[in-house]
Parts: sequence; C-alpha cells; structure tokens
Amino acid sequence: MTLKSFAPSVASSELIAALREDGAVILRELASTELADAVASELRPHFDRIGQKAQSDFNGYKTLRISSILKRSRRSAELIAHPRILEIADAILLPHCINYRIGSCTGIEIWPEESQQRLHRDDGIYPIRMPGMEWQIGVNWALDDFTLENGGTHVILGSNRWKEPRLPQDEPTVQAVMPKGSAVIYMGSTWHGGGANRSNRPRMGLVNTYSLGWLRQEENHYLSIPREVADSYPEPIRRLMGYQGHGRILGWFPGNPDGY
Ligand SMILES: O=C(O)CCC(=O)C(=O)O
Repeated sequence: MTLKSFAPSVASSELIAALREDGAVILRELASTELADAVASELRPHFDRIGQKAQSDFNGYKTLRISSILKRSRRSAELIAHPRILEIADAILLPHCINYRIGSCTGIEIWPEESQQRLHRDDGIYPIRMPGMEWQIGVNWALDDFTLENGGTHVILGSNRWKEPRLPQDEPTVQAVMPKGSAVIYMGSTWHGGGANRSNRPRMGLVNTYSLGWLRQEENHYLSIPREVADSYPEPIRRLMGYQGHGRILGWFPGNPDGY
C-alpha cells in the first residue's frame, strides 16, 4: 500500500479519480527546485525569527511554523496559484461553490527528534461534515526532499470515505516520500499528520489549503496580509486571499469584481 505518485503529465481525470478514492495523491516534481529553493530562502529568516512561537502539543516542540506566507514570500504565490493545483481544486470544490479561497498557508519545518504529529482531519475546524462534499483540500509542497526518515506526511489511505463517526484505531498509514518541488494533495476529510523526523536535518514544507467560497477562511487574510501587500498581487491571487464575493451577494463590498 503506497501513496500514488504521478508525474505532472498525468491526465487530470486519472489524478482526480485517485484523489477521490485514496484521499491523497502525490504530484511529483510539479515545481522546479529553483522555485522550491527560492520560497525556502524567502521563508528562512521568518522560521528563524518567529517559527518557535507556534509550538504546541499539536504542532510539536521541535517544529517551526510560520503563517502570513504571502507577506513573507512573494514567490510562494507561484505555488499557491499553481495552475495544476487550481485545476484540482476546481474539480473538488467548484461543484459546491461559485469560487474558493485560500483557507490557510503555513510553512512547517520539522526538526530532528520531532515525534509524529497526531493524526487529524483539516476540515475538523468546521462543525459539520456532509457526505460527498469536501469543505477543503490541502496541498503540502516539499521544499526539501520528503523521506520516510525526515517526516514525510502520514496519510490513512481511503479515510476520506469513512462513515461518521469513525475514528482512527490502528490503521496503517503511508508516508509522502517525494523529491523537493513535489506536492502531496489531500482532501480536508483525510486523516493525516506530519511525520517524526529521525534524520539529522530539518524538513521544510509549505501547506496551503483551499476552502469553499461560502465558508469562513481558516486564516484571516484581510488581517494577516497588509492591504498594500495584498494590493500588490495580481487579481487571481487577491481573489484567492478573499478579495472577492461569493457571487454578487455573500461577502459583498464596494468594488466587488463580480457585481454590486
Ligand atoms: O507537515 C506535515 O507533513 C503535515 C502537517 C499537518 O498536517 C498539520 O499541521 O495540519
């Protein structure tokens, strides 16, 4: 049992069918190592300065985390709005909404001696779940090679199809083993978690989630990204941050690009 890993040339229909079935898939080397390295170096000083602030029982005490990613790394926009990722988000989310937005963007650097994170579902932030409807998807970009030893993300395959109120017992997990520039994509309902780092080097990832446009975003981008920074991005990125209504009425504001 392994996590299916596809080259970027895979047909979208095959990739999306595997994602619906298994709850997670890898798109291998979707971004160049140049881009992965550029994002990692833009994030580096922020990990070093504030990465420890988010440490907790859930996030770990040997893991650095940062948010407000579009404020800290301009090149992260190329990952966040990667056309292949948006194509997958379109397929999973657009049947249930007019548009979707970033839920959250989080840099996660798992350091040696970190233990395995508690398995969880990202959509647990919302109080209900509806069979057949995903609230969000998550994308964890490998900014280092992800290995079995350095904390490659654990996933319970098929757990996105579990009936409520099933919880994990001792089901086996598979890990996202993938070279730098790859992405593991998982449903909001898929049980997963960061791995233990038994290597001697840290493992950096960038996790971006995308949620239905009529839901509250996990990270408040209006407050976490200064307005002048938000305005400096092109319209598709501003829309993903939340600068759009859901249609003409929900979340309306003067200048809504879709009316009113
Ligand atoms: O870093 C990882 O591999 C996964 C982290 C994660 O799932 C989370 O913190 O929500």
